[in-house]
Amino acid sequence: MKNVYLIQTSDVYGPNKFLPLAIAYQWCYGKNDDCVLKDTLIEKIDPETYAKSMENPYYVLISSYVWNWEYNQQLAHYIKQYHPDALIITGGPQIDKQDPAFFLKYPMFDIIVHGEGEDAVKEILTRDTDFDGIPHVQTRTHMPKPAVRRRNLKDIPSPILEGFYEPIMAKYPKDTLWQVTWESLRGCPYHCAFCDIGDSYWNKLTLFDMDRCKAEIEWMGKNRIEYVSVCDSNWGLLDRDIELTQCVLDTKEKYGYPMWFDATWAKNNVDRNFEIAMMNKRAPVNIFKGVTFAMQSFNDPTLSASERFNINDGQVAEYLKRYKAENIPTYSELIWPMPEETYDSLKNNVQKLIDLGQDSYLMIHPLVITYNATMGSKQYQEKWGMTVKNIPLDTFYLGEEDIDNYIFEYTDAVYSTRTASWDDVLKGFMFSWVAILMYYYGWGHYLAKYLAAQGIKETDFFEALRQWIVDNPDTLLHKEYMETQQHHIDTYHNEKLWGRKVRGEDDIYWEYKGASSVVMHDNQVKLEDELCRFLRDTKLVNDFYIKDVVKLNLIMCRSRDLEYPFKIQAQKCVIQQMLGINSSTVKIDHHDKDVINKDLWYQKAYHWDRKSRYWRCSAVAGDK
Ligand code: B12
Ligand code: SF4
Repeated sequence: MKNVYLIQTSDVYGPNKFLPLAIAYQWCYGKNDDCVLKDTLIEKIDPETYAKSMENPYYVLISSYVWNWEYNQQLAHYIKQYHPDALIITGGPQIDKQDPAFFLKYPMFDIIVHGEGEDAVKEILTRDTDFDGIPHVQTRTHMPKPAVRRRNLKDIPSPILEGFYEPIMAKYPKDTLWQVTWESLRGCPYHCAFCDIGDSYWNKLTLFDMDRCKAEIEWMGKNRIEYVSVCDSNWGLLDRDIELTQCVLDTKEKYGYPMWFDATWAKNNVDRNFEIAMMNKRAPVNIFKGVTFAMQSFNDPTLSASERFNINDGQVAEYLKRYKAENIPTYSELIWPMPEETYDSLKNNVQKLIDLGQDSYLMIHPLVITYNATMGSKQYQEKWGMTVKNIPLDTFYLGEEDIDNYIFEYTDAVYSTRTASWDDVLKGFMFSWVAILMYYYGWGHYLAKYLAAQGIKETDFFEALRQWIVDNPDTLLHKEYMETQQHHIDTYHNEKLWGRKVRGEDDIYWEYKGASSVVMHDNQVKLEDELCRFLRDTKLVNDFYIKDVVKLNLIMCRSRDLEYPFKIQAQKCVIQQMLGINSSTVKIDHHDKDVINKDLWYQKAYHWDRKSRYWRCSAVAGDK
């Protein structure tokens, strides 16, 4: 018998653990009677210890993603050291499909597979030598022809229904929160140049059949799956997604699980998305954290350079309004710095989203480059004047104990483009920090609304505030700004980890807006004073109203320490312009009355529930 080891590792976030999908397919489809599965590794345990513990590994199959690539190289290196005869085979999105020099760079691997791995693995597991000539297989002596997709997925067994996961789950404590990655289909009809799945290899859709999908969902319910990471690139693209969503809702109603169904929403099927979101709203259970409007950019030259098509502005505005009316959280994404984007066009993108009605949540991701995306090609990068740096992959929300002995992962990230120098890029990051901290974490949300009612655009307010913060070194806002900026500089220049601890040595590595929100929350008197100073210095608000405007703005941000509801008074015209309420007294309330551990509260407010606008209190006229 030949011993087989399967490796697909992910980072661990608290009690959450991932069940591995890609490597499970390789085994369930490729296994034969001569092979015996010895172990499946899902966590990044010390690679040398693991390699030593292996018993005569014959085939080692490793799934490679950007988040485990350095780990995989070290593990493969130690496996070779302790078991020189083992055959180490890897595949996955992190494997460059066009690199003839792969084995010179990564000599610890023996075989790589391009694209979907099942058929190649099935063939490899029947051989001891002579792997050249197996379609999609690259060896030290052979570069295969470009990979082509499987026509259909009919004969690929379901790891869930084959019982592949039970032995893995049995090794962990009963209270482990399990996360599955799950797909109902493969591929995407679009071609976005920044995305691996935009490559024409993934262009056609192949579907798993409905009965199988439904049976898998039933298993998730029975097995108390906490979180489903849906791999489909466009949830809502197909009519059958309605039926599948209904199945997930019914399953959660029956078993209480799966708790969350995290899908990437279809870009162009807003009607169906809305229908799906309404099904969720009407159901007695909730499975979605919100609906995404991932625009990435509104700048025409950028959209054309990145081959991205967005729905038209009218549709975005209409649907954001409908979601708002139904109180369904939505969130949007932009990427910075995309080709042809400038500091001004970034600001325009943010303004556009606010104008279209995006009041809930916005993320602005740094542009990272992966090997198999169109942007991964040197020609593309040269054409758009992109310079790229290898920087640490994000480590947000990991704790110190997770980082101890951590093998850092890296990614290529865009450092500058022909339309944005590094200084612009950094300024763009800092503009994003100010805009999102103020508008989407709430610290200046109603102030922005008040200013907008005076004809001052939100992004002009954010830019004025950014400049004021830079010019006022004695302020807390300045300190926060400079620390955040330094973190970005260090990450892009000195390989420093992403994220910031703000609550002592045992704290997690917060994402920067969350980190600053913790600081703002704990220093509200200072913040109130600084916002008043800013308004006085810039004369954006008449002196007479400043105190009330700032006070009301901050009182709308949920505080950990206040008891809700309570009433406050302010000038009637201020209340009218900020909250649209015609009264001089308002009752402020918040939906969350749970008493939770004081430390966990910060995580809830500025991490777990941030996308569903946890920060925001409700207000009604005080006499109601
Ligand atoms: C689910 C998912 C996640 C989840 C779960 C990750 C996990 N731990 O499992 C979450 C949400 C956490 C996530 C996060 C991120 N993700 Co993600 N994610 C995906 C997604 C949607 C599905 C991946 C998946 O499991 N697919 C199903 C499997 C079966 O398909 P597959 O991975 O392609 O595997 C097939 C082949 O590659 C091959 N294969 C795979 N393994 C092996 C092994 C062997 C031995 C062989 C022979 C073949 C083989 O065969 C498989 C099919 O048969 C993909 C996009 C997509 N639609 O694929 C992005 C994707 C994998 N993510 C991507 C990225 C960039 C990220 C982030 C870095 C984003 C960011 N900037 O923050 C973060 C990283 C977070 C972190 N620090 O860990 C990129 C990865 C590129 C790369 N080179 O790895 C992808 C491709 C999306 C993209 N835009 O290009 N992600
Ligand atoms: S970003 Fe989304 S829509 Fe665009 S190619 Fe990737 S998966 Fe498809």
